Formats: sequence, C-alpha cells, structure tokens
Amino acid sequence: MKDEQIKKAYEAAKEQYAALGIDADQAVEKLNTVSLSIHCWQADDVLGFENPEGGLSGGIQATGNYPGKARSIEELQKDIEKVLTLVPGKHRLSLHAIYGDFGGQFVDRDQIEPKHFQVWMDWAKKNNVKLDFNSTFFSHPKSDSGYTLSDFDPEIRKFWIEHLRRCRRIAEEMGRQQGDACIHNIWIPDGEKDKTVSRMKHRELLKQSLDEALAEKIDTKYLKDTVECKLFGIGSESFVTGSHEFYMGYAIKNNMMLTLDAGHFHPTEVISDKISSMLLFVPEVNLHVSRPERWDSDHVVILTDELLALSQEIVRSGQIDRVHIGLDYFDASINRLGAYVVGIRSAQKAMLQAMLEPTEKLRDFELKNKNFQRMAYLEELKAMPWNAVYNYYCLQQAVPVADEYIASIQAYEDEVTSKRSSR
Ligand code: RNT
Ligand code: ZN
Repeated sequence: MKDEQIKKAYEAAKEQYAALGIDADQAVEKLNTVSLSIHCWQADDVLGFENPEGGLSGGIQATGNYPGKARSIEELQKDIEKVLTLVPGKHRLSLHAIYGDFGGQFVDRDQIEPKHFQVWMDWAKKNNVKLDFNSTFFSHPKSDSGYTLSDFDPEIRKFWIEHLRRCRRIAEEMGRQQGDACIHNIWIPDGEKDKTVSRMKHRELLKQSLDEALAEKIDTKYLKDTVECKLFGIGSESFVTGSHEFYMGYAIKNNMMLTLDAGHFHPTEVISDKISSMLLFVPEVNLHVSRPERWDSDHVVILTDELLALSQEIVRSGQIDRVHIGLDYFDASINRLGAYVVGIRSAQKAMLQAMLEPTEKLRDFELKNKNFQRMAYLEELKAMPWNAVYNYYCLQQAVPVADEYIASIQAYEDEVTSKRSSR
C-alpha cells in the first residue's frame, strides 16, 4: 500500500470515529504505550539451552517440525530482533530459566545465577527491551515423578524451592538493571494422570514450598512474582496441584499477582470474564494470551472473539496499568517468526479495537435500559475501519503495513532459518 493511500484511509476512518465521539489519534497514542511481553519460547519449541539433547516434558507439547528453530542464544536474539522490526511499539521479552548462557557447562536448576543471564540483560539494554522471567519446573529429571514443589519427597521439594529462590534473584537483578520491575511467572507442572487421593496433601505441600521460597522479601520495584494455575496437562489429566482455586486463594492471601492463561480452564470458560473480578482482589493480573483449540493446545494468537473480549475487558476496566499482557503459545508446525508476528499484531489489533470503542456511550445505554441500542452499536463497531487505524500506526512506526511483513518473513526464512540444521 502506498503511504498516501494509508493516510487517506486513516483520515476517513478518523472522521467516522469522531462521529462516535472517539479520537483515533489518541487511540493510536494509547496503543503505542501497550508493551506486550513476548515469550522467548516460540523460537525453539520451548527447548532452551540448558541441555542440547533435552526434550520438552511437564504436560506441555509443541507439535510439528518446521525447519529453522533457534539453536543458540545468538540465533534466538537474531530472531527476536527480526520480529521486533516487523511489529509496531515497544515490547518486553519473557525468558525462561532454561534459556541462560551456561557456557557449554551443565548448570543445574538449583545452581543458576544472575551471571548466566547477563548476556540477555546486555542484549535487552542494547535493544531497548525490558525483560520478564519464568522459573522452569519442567523438562528435568527431578520433575519426572510428575511433581516438583508439591512432591511428597522433601529432597525434590528442596531442589525446586532452591530453583525458585534463585529465579527470584535473577529476576530481581533484571529489574534492577532495567530500572523496571521484572515479572517473574511461576508455573509448575505438578499433577497426575489418574484419580489422586492425596489432593489436599499435595496442595498443602505446594503452599508450604511457595511460602518458603517466597519468604525472602524483595522490593516490588524490581521483582513482581506471579502464580499461574492450570486445569490439566498431558499426563496430569485427573489432578493438577496448582489449580485455579489454589492460586486464586494464594494470590489473594499474599496480595500478589495472578496469571491467567487463556488455555488453562474448561473448554467454554474464558479468561476475559475473570479480569473484572480478579482486579478487585489482587494487585495486578498477568495474562498468558494463547489460543486453545479444543484443549490447551497453545496455538498462535489470532483475532478471535475471545481475544477481543479480553481486550475490551482490559480497556473497559480502566485498569490497563494493572494488567500485564504476555504471550504464551508455541507452534512448531509453521514458520516460527511468522507465528510471533501474527500473534503480536493480532493482540495489538484487538487492543486497538477496544480502544476505539465509545464505551461511555454504551454505558449510558446500559444505564437507561436501552439494550437494543447497546447491542446494535456493538454490532456496528465490528465493521468500523479499525484496520485503517492499525495500518496508519504501522506506517507511523515505520514497520510493514498490512500484509507486507509476510514477504519479509519469507525472505528471512530463505536467507536464515531454512539454512539451520535441526537440533
Ligand atoms: C503451561 C503454561 C506455562 C508454559 C510456559 C512455557 O501450560 O502455560 O506458562 O506455557 O511457561
Ligand atoms: Zn502459560
């Protein structure tokens, strides 16, 4: 598309929105302040760099074997840098503990230190990106029993408590160096395949382990811990220790952040409707935006009704500063950079649509019991020219407009990722 065309379409869209009392310029400015926390693990199917032969375990799975996954920190950094040239806005990068720079040595999870992540902190500074962090409780022999922090075996628990303590210190260091709190997400795979009798015991153990690991007080200026619940995983169909009720209770009791992953609930249960409740009881909410296709399949985020509903709830709550939007999907069956770019751009498009809503007008209808009018406006809004606004935003930020990024990803595949041998 020519610049002139984009601008012309934007001017027309702006007028249409102005007629509804919405300032499109302001929406663009607002969207530009929304930083998504981009997950590092789409680049290599959640393998990390701890163990070259290591596979993925813990009830999650990346299916497909599209060529070109990142095989080293350098390749992963290069891929993310490329992604960042194809999306507007300033974003964060979310690292997992298995993505450290271990210098060719095996450094076990209870031994990791901030120094193993200095290369990422340097990279982040250079690229003007902020980091978030995740402790890694899966893909390790000490989680083979299916349990980590809630294992019956005190030695296993001790190992993972130490991992968690260390991860908090690493995240704290990231927060210090970047002058902005690093969000540290805690997700454990614990659970089992079949009818479990000692549910309460495992949950008691999890509570106790978390209490112990989180006892060290670290300033929330640098570190914000958040806990992520789940309904089930592969091999943990019947029981998951860290259920929604468990972590909702834990987060409220400890006045800490809660992570809501779009794929971690019953098939027709949606996280969009949880935002307005959780914001009343926990200080902040972290999202793992993902696309469950029939189960927690971690498909690439696309513009679905639920993505839009989620964005609307974030914007309508007026609490956008208390909601952190992280991505969490891993599709190994398609070009991985393409997966990143589509997911990021779709998340932004949904946020933009929500920001272009005449919410006050809709609330007013609601107040007056004019619910036909509310419904009709909500329907009309779907067909408003929000995409012209997004295209303009891309032009303004000097990144590819509309489908232009597709060719760029193909070129990167031809020149870079297709030449990588598989791991
Ligand atoms: C697993 C959780 C978790 C992971 C990442 C890799 O079901 O969603 O957040 O996807 O930590
Ligand atoms: Zn998640």
